[in-house]
Amino acid sequence: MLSNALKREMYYRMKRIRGFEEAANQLWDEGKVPGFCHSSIGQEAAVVGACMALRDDDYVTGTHRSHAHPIGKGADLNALMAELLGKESGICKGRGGSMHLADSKVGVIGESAIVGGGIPLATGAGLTAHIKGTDQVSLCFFGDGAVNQGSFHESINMASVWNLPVIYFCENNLYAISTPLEMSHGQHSIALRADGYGITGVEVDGQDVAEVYRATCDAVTRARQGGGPTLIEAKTYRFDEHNTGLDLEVPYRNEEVVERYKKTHDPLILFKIWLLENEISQDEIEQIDIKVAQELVCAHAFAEGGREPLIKEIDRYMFSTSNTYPLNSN
Ligand SMILES: Cc1ncc(C[n+]2csc(CCOP(=O)(O)OP(=O)(O)O)c2C)c(N)n1
Ligand SMILES: [Mg+2]
Repeated sequence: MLSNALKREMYYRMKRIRGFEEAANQLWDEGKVPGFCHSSIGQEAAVVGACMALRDDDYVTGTHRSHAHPIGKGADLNALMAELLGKESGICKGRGGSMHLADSKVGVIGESAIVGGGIPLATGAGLTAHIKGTDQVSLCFFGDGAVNQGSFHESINMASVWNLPVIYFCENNLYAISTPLEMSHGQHSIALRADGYGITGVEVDGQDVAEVYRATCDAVTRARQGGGPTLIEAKTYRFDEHNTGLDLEVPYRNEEVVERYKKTHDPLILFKIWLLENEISQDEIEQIDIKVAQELVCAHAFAEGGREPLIKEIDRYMFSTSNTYPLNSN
């Protein structure tokens, strides 16, 4: 049973992601986002269901499709949007950009543009919690394309052997850019791979935020109690192109199918219908919509108002200085 406060918070976070992604797409179209931009529109329930099962001090790592993860964990939108625009006021001082967000305030230790790159980082964070004896857990988001990387195998095997408190969370949106899962995976169930490592594997409907939340809560409880890692496969769907502005000459998804998913599998619409049937009023939903719209106006103004890093300081924060790097200190 979800409390009403939790239901409202879930909707709020999903709406924040949707609004942020729409704004990011717009900013990219206006030529204001240096580099690539990958939208999570359609995947909000998977991200929020997972993040809401975590505590603020639990760790998260993510992917190139990176905006939703810190927002799902409760990040401030101003600094995220400024980061997309490469501004000094950004969450990584404008040095990371869209694909390399990190927000330690909400436990997001890093997003990685290297497919499969966040998986060993999360495993390391889990190892840290294990060695220090805290009850923190770490959760890594990755796509279906990442599970054929060596880092996936090596990390999960290590976490299984050492019983680490890590949740491996696959946002399976059925494609890696234009490659359908059936063309790159000999065996189509990602959750089933857990058997090969002797850990629990679960498949969930990634468009159902409550189902994702429950499955992740189970995994978190298991991890905190010393029960080791879990692999969760959330079946979801990306509504936008792989990256904003991408125009592939050869179509790889049937347009009718994409439109059908948008009509029948939109996680925000599905959740809104469910909320109205489960003690949340239309008025409460509208209040949340207004709050999110206001936050986005502020974030936009904050991001546009910031300055870009000075050229002479462009490598600042990139490397440890002699003052902070122990090997160089006198
Ligand atoms: C190691 C590596 N190989 C290839 C790429 C190029 N690349 C960027 S995104 C992507 C597809 C990723 O698909 P998936 O993991 O399913 O994530 P999705 O984009 O669907 O969220 C690829 C191949 C990369 N960034 N890193
Ligand atoms: Mg994918």
